[in-house]
Amino acid sequence: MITVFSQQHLLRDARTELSGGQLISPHECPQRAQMVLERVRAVGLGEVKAPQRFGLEPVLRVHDAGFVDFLSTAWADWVAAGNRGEAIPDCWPARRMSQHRPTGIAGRLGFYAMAAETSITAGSWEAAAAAADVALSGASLIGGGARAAFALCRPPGHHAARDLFGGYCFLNNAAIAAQHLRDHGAARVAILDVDFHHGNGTQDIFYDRSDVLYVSLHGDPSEEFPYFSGYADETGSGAGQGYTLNLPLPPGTAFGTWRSALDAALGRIRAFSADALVVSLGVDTFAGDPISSFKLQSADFTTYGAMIGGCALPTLFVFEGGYAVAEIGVNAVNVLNGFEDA
Ligand code: OKP
Ligand code: ZN
Repeated sequence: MITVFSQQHLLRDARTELSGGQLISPHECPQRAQMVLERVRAVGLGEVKAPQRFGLEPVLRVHDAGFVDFLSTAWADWVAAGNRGEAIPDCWPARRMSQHRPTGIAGRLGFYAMAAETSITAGSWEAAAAAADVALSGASLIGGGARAAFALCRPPGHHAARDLFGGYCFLNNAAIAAQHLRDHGAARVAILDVDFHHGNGTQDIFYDRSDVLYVSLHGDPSEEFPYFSGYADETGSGAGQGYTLNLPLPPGTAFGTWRSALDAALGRIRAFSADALVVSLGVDTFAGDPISSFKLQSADFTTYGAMIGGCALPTLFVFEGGYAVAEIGVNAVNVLNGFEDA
């Protein structure tokens, strides 16, 4: 399968991540994508192509214009306001507070943030926009008849909602790709999110719609980030009722339990009779992941790739999380190889 990849991801290279009361070196680092690219080449997965440029139009099909404007100017505004470190929100529109959008940069940071670990830096916007182009290029390969494609993008996207960034995410690459498929002939698109974390942003974007199914396996939010989304009783609203399926799993879940949940997820996807499948491919379910608590082994990624291949749908893999950097390439590419051998 073709891999779409842009060197522009290197522009997202923050110095800080707020974690455990300290500013640490971010888990979501440039080396992640480089390791996956290296593995794609080592196993000869297929051609590696640069993305086309799509501009902001397909991004604005999913994201709020004020939010996109904020992301594209936040770093310049933060520096102009005299701040010396990276841009980190520190105040939110919490319960019973006003939902007015402030004018100053510190207020707008809190207004558009869903978490505080995702420092905004010089180049973050440019990298996020390139990641969206990578996902869109992958979507157009699938739309054009390819059986599968791999959008090797970073920063990741599934925590980014219509007007929220955080959880290492700025633009929702998978959602932008799914909407692009909808806009170019696919009547029904299924999204399968196998990242360890719940994709609150993707769920939110399609929550009231029946044309895009969102199915996720993830760490139980009562214990795991993003804490306030991903519960089993979130099933969609209005016309979208029944078109969100959350399968939260306890910390420590190993492959036996995880694959049963994947079977249930794939059953729902088959019943939906989608025209295309977008997989939010996070490999932070790996036993060695430093911020997650599932127990998958590297060989398990091959096994579940084949299970996804059994759906026989045109499939776009969009890269999300995975922070065990030494094993990230093997784990991600095992999924793709398993899929192709199915
Ligand atoms: C992004 B994706 C670690 C807490 C981490 C943010 C996790 C973002 C995960 N001290 N909180 O879903 O892989
Ligand atoms: Zn994750």
